[in-house]
Amino acid sequence: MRQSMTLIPTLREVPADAEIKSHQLLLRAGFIRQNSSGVYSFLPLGKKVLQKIEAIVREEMDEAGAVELLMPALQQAEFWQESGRWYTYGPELMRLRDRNEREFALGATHEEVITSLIRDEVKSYKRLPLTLYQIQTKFRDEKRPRFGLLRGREFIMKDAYSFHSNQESLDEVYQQLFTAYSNIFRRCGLDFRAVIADSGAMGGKDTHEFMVLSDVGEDTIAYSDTSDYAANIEMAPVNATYEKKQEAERELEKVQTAGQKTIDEVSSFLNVEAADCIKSLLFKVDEKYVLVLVRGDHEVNDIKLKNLYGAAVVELAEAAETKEVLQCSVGSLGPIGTPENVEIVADHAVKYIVNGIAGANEEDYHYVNVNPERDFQVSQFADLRFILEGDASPDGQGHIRFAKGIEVGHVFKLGTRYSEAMNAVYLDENGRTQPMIMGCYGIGVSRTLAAVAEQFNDEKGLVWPADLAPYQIHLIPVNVKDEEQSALAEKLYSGLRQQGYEVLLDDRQERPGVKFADSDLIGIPVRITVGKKAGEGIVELKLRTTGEVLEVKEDSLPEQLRSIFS
Ligand code: 9G3
Repeated sequence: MRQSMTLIPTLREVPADAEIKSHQLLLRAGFIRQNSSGVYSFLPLGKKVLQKIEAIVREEMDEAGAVELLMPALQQAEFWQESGRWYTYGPELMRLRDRNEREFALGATHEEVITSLIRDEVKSYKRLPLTLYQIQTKFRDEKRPRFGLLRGREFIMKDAYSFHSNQESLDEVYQQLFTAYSNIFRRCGLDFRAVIADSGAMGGKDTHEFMVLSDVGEDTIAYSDTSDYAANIEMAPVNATYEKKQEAERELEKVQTAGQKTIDEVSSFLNVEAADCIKSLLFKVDEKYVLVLVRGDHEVNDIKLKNLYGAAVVELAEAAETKEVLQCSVGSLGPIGTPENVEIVADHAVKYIVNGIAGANEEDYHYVNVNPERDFQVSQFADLRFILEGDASPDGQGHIRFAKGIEVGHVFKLGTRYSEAMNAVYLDENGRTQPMIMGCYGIGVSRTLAAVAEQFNDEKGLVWPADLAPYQIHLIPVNVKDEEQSALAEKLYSGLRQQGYEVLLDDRQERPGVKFADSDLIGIPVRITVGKKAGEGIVELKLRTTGEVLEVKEDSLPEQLRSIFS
């Protein structure tokens, strides 16, 4: 490709609203441009990288036995009404009406569409298992799009769906795709971990997320410092063992704690440890009020709370709501004297508190010498807290450390959640009607591109891994007005392409400094500079990764390039 013919609008300045490296560099190097919040154009270089990632995804998905199809982005509301999700998803699901006022969704994902297709086309166990995938644009009206392609409102996803007549078959395909995902992210050069995840609203039990380790990741991974255990912090189970303090239970006493609201304020005011306090938070779990108790130095894990109740919606009650239900403000809540209509649940650690502190459910008062089970009852003790660094690893090996991750893939064992809701059934070998067992598997393709850019860059710009670079060779004649230089550059341009290399020729009439700065920004792995020694058939070869430079005679270029790209 000749640069004078394409569109690579590089920027000198860092765009103001781009906070992270990949977003800044993809804008500055002319790979993407924002259309509206969370909505991007992929310019020619960005599109090239996208195609390379998609090619790797296709190779590995096809190798794993999946078959590609393409489903519509425009999805009739009826399908989402059948699955029930038309009513459970809020503004994030983009909806519109057609000219006849019929309701549609712009596809955020395709469980409903694929299930409606398969229920019409597959009737017998003989046709199972079946794994279909697509690479397609998704729409999710994120509340806060940010970080460029990492969290967009329109993005490219590879989504796959598998259909089975038994659990073993699902387990097998899940494992095959798990391997395919590992191959994909390894071939993209990414430093990733497969972590145990929470299936959330998707139902089903087994699910793993593929996380690229990165400080700009929005997810927190809890991993063991000695074993390969790794889980999304949202669901990492806590298997800590607690000890009761060896002291006699003292008499319950109400004390005034004017203006002391947070655990820190109360514990320092009463001169006790946070671990001796009971933190009480009022949640709405679907339509029910639940007072959740955790030890003062722990945090409530709302995903665990949601899973404990199998709830659709779990929210911390607003301050006003709390006052209305418990007649006091958030800082004075406690499990003693709680109204009957409020259920109380507690994290396991609370059971081991002796002579603790808790809000008195009275403005500016707390109880001291609170002893669980003597002074209050709970409907149950459960694992309700976030795991902490230093906690024992759930697999019993080593201790937990945290890392930030970018979720680039997510695989689920769905079970029959959609096939039952949408009546996708088949006749089994005994002629009985059964709901199909499903799995679903996603990769954020445009998010993967951003994750690669985030991992591969230096102070001069992007540094693409050879397999993903928009071109393999950046061929730069220093002065296109110089006869010898442009003649040799043209000769190499056609010669290298005949040898099968993807070449970007910088044929612009620009100062050398501009050409080299743009070349460093764009991050093509090999640069061939045609300069003063063109007349002697000598060019300069430079590797973008190491900055290594070597002078090469024209006729030894093929050999050099073969060894570089092997
Ligand atoms: C929606 C909206 C946002 C969503 C979903 C639906 C996430 C939704 C989960 C999945 C599950 C899997 C197939 C590929 C792999 C992931 N955000 N999810 O279902 F309507 Cl607005 O997408 N889908």
